[in-house]
Amino acid sequence: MPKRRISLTQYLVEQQREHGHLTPPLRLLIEVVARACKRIAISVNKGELGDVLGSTDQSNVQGEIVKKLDLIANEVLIEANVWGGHLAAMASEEMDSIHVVPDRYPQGEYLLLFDPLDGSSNIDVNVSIGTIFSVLRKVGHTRGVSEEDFLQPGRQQAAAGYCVYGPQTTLVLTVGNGVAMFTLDREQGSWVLTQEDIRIPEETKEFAINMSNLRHWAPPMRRYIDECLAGKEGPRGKDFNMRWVASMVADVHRILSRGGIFMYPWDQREPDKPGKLRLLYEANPMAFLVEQAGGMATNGQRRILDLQPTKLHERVSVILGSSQEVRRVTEYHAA
Ligand code: AFP
Repeated sequence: MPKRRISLTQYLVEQQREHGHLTPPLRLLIEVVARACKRIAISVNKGELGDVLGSTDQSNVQGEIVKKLDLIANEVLIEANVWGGHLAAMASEEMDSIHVVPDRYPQGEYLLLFDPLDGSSNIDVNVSIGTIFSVLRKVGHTRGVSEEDFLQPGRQQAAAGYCVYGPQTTLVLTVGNGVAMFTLDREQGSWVLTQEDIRIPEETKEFAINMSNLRHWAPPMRRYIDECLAGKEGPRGKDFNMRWVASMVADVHRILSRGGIFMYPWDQREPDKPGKLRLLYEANPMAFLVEQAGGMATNGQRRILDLQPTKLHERVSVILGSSQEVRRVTEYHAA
């Protein structure tokens, strides 16, 4: 059967009709974020011509040097979402604390979290980067909003997605009923449905990890990777391939497209840090998407979506992708 080529709006209206919980404010939120991603894509694609490459003289709450495009993407997302009446507040990798919707605008029931530009180390070398977003409902019915409202387990998410600024500009989205993919039609300037009901194969021969950290990993991680590297002659009885883009959005997109396992585990360089990636606006949205596509996502011990956050910029170890491999790595950590 030929693939449907419908717009993001039509897809969301159909989702709203079939699954009542996609409320009109949530639909507006998603459409506004998607429009903001189009705006970010324009800046990304300009590169040197738009004077958007290189770094600012600032560092963020993560202690990382902020790239010009990090700030541009952050501003675009805030300006696009602040007036609509669908949000109470926003949180971003690039902002120390939450951004509450000012009193001059109506406040809504949703909370938007985002990594405005993931993969910053790839910006200046023209490698795929992306935007990751997560949507929560503000559960407390008290007036006002605080950081505590954001500290919900990932299983509470109302929606999640990412946009990859790569050879194509692709939006991948879940509202809790499977995963759909939209490709930006630059001639029309609109998002067109190009894949729905995405499924991650349970098995894979492809792993994604930063191998330069090998000597710092805990033994279960070393065991899993050593077995993959041993190939056909080793305990796994098959050869593996490796990929590492160093943009989580690009690695996860590949896994949603053809399977694989992505790992950014704890390592002994900073033993007090559970991992490099951020729970609320990187791991949780990606875990929601991966599970909705039939994959698994753990921190090595527990399901990521069940973790109770205690801080806005909390970090976590991430093992996600094809369920058979994620299960194996998690079992090695439990052994
Ligand atoms: P940056 O946004 O600072 O480049 O970090 C990207 C990221 O958070 C994630 O997207 C990558 O998977 C991971 O870090 C890459 O980390 P390494 O540079 O240590 O491989």
